[in-house]
Amino acid sequence: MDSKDYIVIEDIYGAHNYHPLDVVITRAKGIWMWDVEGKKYLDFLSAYSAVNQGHCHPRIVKALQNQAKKLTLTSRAFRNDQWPLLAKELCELTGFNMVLPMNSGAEAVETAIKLARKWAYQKKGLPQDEAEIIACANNFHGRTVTIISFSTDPLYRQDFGPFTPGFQIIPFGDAEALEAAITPRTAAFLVEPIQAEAGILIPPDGFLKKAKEICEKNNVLFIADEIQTGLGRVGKMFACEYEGVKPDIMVIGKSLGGGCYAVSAVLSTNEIMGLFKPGEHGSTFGGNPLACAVAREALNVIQDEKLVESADEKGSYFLEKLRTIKSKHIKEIRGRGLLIGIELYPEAGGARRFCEELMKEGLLCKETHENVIRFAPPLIISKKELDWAFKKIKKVFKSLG
Ligand code: IF1
Repeated sequence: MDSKDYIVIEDIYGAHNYHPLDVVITRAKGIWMWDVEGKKYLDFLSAYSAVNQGHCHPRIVKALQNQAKKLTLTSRAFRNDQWPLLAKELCELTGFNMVLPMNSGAEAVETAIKLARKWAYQKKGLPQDEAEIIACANNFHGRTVTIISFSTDPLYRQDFGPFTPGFQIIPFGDAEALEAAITPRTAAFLVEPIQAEAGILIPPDGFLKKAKEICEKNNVLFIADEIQTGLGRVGKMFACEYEGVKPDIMVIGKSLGGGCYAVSAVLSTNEIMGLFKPGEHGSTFGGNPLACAVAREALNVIQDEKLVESADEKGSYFLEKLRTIKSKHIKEIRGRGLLIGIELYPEAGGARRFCEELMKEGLLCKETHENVIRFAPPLIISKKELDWAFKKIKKVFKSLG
């Protein structure tokens, strides 16, 4: 079977909730991927930052294989010997002191919302069912009904109502708007420290710090969604570190599973996380020993291979290089670490055609919304490989005028 055959079958039997590039990947190693015809591509997306450590990292695959032979799932009805170690290691790494494991990012965000509401009723003393959570315009936190209830993008919401009440929206990066939106019923402020899906939007300097101060002053929890920005992607272990902000609740996922497994987690303090009592929340697969063994090694690799420092250094290097490209199509190039966006003018004809052209050149990336090309290679990428990618990008900007 060739690529065309796979695409035909997928389009007949698979739901059409995506519009992927027409490349059928069959294997990958490190930063490289191969399609079924054997053509090699540089992965410049990293499964939306879920493969920060690179594809099929030998240490992570080994941890997966070893654990798979031993014990994969007990449910939380029984204990296992991997979850305690992941919990401890995660807390030591992040400076939080309690953690709850889930699987997908959306589940972890849902967990954080439930936790913030519980805190609001039990600690802040709000009347039942009246807690409010403030989120930002153009947020992306996942696809569940509750999460899309506070999405501002019609694409994610259309025909999926009725929605969950209790959410307010402020413009991203606007501390004054946050202050003004807080009411006595506000439980939490939920924010991505950098809005990735919205187009790699970095908030104005000082926003996160100011927002955290406003939250503290008003007895409101600060929840950071670091699912995409965390674990090294933006050149710090967590994006909130850029402003020295320690969230009350932090949500992580994606590369926590080393690109091998869906693992997410919600981190907080004893005082907040301790409010969950047995039976009140859970998941069949959350904290399973296979997930935990993989996540432990995924974290070790980030630290041992100094991927945070690498993202910082390679990111600045690459951003500077990109800025030398002269093209009438480019409106702005922005990024932190190895999370980089090139925003095109609307007249450029959309980011997708650039991604399709880059695919022909052997570089796989993805547009976000209409006009932003998103670059997010695995953090293990070398300068030489970035130079190779740069040449291709430059060439495509030249050929598309
Ligand atoms: C898709 C986007 C990226 C996330 C943040 C929570 C989640 C995500 C900050 C939910 C997930 C993914 C989901 C995936 C594509 C991708 C995405 F374009 F949709 F927005 F990365 F930018 N918080 N982002 O970025 O995590 O439940 O998916 O594990 O939905 O198509 P999840």
